[in-house]
Amino acid sequence: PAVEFGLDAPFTVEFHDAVESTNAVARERATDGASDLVVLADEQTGGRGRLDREWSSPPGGIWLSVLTRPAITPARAPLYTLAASVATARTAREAGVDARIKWPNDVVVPAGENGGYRKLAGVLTEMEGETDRVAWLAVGIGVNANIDANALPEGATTVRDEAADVDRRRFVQRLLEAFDDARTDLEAVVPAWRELALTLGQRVRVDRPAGAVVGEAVDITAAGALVIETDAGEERTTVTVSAGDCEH
Ligand code: BTX
Repeated sequence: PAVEFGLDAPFTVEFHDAVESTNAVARERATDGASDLVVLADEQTGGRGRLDREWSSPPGGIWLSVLTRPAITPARAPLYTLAASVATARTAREAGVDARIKWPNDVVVPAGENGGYRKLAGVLTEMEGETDRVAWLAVGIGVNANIDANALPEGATTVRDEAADVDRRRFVQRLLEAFDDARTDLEAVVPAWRELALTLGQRVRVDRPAGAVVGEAVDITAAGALVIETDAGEERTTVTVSAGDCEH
């Protein structure tokens, strides 16, 4: 059922009390030809992270997927993920949370020394298309909003625990408006991401199929890849990683 959201962004919002995964619903809607559609749920019974990991999605959180049909090549799709992270971090900051971004897609709150963090939100982008053109793209955003952190996996935090409960409708409005702004000005996404990054300047380990890269995260490229100065051997070498699991 579509709900009236009073949005200052061109999205239709479809709300569910509970679904398996809003990304799965978005994929179905994409097959039916929909676009600029937001699938929002109070609870997900089978929420997913990257690499088929589970994403805990109890009632009280914000679980949504934004389905769009951007005129971009798949190589530019990571910018949409960064745009979603930037929009989520900005909205959480407005709610009083010290939200930062851990490359590529986690919205985290700094904890302890040495780049430690707790995870507040995550982004999972899925798409279909040809090599030269994206057919559709669904950006899934999960925000631990009005939930007790102890109901979530180790290492998680919530807006409730960091600040106070939020008006979720208002939070979703602000989030979608911020995402719409970011996607319409993709060139501004990387600079905005840099400003919010917790990862830059940290010692990181990125696991990827081709092997692990260890070193200092120094920048991200215009396409959103992480630039790492490795310390293998005597010379410092720069390695650019476009995807992988990052720890710091
Ligand atoms: P990820 O693979 O980076 O993170 C998944 C890992 O995070 C899990 O293995 C677990 O350790 C931890 N985790 C699980 N649930 C939570 C939670 N609620 N808070 C903090 N940490 C958690 C991140 O994947 C991408 C998540 C996207 C979720 C959205 S929600 C709407 C949409 N629908 C859907 O099924 N997924 C997306």
